[in-house]
Amino acid sequence: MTNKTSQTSKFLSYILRHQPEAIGLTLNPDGWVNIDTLIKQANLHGETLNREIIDQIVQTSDKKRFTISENGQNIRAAQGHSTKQVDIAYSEQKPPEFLYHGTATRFLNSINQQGLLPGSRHYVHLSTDAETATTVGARHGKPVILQINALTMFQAGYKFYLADNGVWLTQTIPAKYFHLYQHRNQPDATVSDL
Ligand code: HQG
Repeated sequence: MTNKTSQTSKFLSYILRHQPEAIGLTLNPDGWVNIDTLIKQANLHGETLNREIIDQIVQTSDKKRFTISENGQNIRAAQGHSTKQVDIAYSEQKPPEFLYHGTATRFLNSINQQGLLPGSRHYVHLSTDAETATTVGARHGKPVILQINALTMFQAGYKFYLADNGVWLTQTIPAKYFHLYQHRNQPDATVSDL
């Protein structure tokens, strides 16, 4: 990704997940917005945007952050929302036995006391592999991985959802359903970090 596409991708994340009103946009409850309207509003607010840039970002996004509707006319962020405009009707799914959450060591005390909470977003974000969780955790500091007993939670009645891009979502995770996971690429993340 060039600097320009990376900067525009961040702009799209900001608008489609957090602050659509910043450029006078309203998203529908499933997060969709008409692409022509998005382009028009972005340009009105000084952000260079066109269909070519959008298609390039959608196609090259490492995490498939954005989804274009089947008719090609609308776009949404696959997950990660904090805006109250959106409440995506994700389909409930049975999760695999384990899912992973990457966080930073500095949050562990609080996480162990309160469980995993969504913070400003709508859901706690989980991945099927520990590598992805490591990258997510490193955004916040020294990464540490929590292994979630997802299937046990599901069997206890907790709901899990799968976003368009393969990210798993759930509302909250009580501390009894996760433990520190020692990943082979994370020799520093030890129980002593607790
Ligand atoms: C932590 C990115 C204290 C939580 C990623 C996390 C993901 C607590 C932070 C997606 C806590 C919230 C989401 C508690 C949770 N006490 N801290 N009780 N419970 N936390 O950014 O999961 O690259 O909102 O562990 O890849 O890091 O933007 O969530 O560290 O998919 O596309 O509070 O965003 O995607 O941070 O990341 P975030 P996240 P993009």
